[in-house]
Amino acid sequence: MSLSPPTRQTINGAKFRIGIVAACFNEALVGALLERVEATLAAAGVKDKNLTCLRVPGSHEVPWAADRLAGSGRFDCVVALGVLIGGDTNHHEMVGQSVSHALQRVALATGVPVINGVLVTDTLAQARARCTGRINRGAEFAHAALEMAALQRQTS
Ligand code: DLZ
Repeated sequence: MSLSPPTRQTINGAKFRIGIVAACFNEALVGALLERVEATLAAAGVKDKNLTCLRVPGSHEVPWAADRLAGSGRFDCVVALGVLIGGDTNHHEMVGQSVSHALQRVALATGVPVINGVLVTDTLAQARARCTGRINRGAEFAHAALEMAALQRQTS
């Protein structure tokens, strides 16, 4: 059984304008995720001048900033990034659910696709594997953004 996501078609991102929101909480992990997203977008031809990144304190603030970017009408797609790690409570699950719902609401209200790149993990090791290790969630989020930006252009 393959654990990899399905192979995707190559998309030329040269004309896309992508907004990114990234939480500062768990900075080393989110920073690595952000680097992987940006590297994959750049490899697909997305120009540096067409990338805008807003940083916010934590994942809870991500939907607000995603709404600002999506509502500006300047972007073909918005990528939302954060890392929520479990502790003594289920705070990470609660925030993860509310962020996920809020990001979907932003996408449907603005008509701009929003990629949910807010990782929710039970342990630091799981988060590391997905941000800096062998599971390249950053590349997956970037590929999803390219696909959705292309769809956005096709359907606008
Ligand atoms: C407070 C908090 C905690 C405990 N854990 C995380 C986390 O694992 N990941 C994350 O992105 N943010 C966390 N935060 C911060 C909240 O998301 C938010 O920034 C604060 O509650 C202020 O609204």
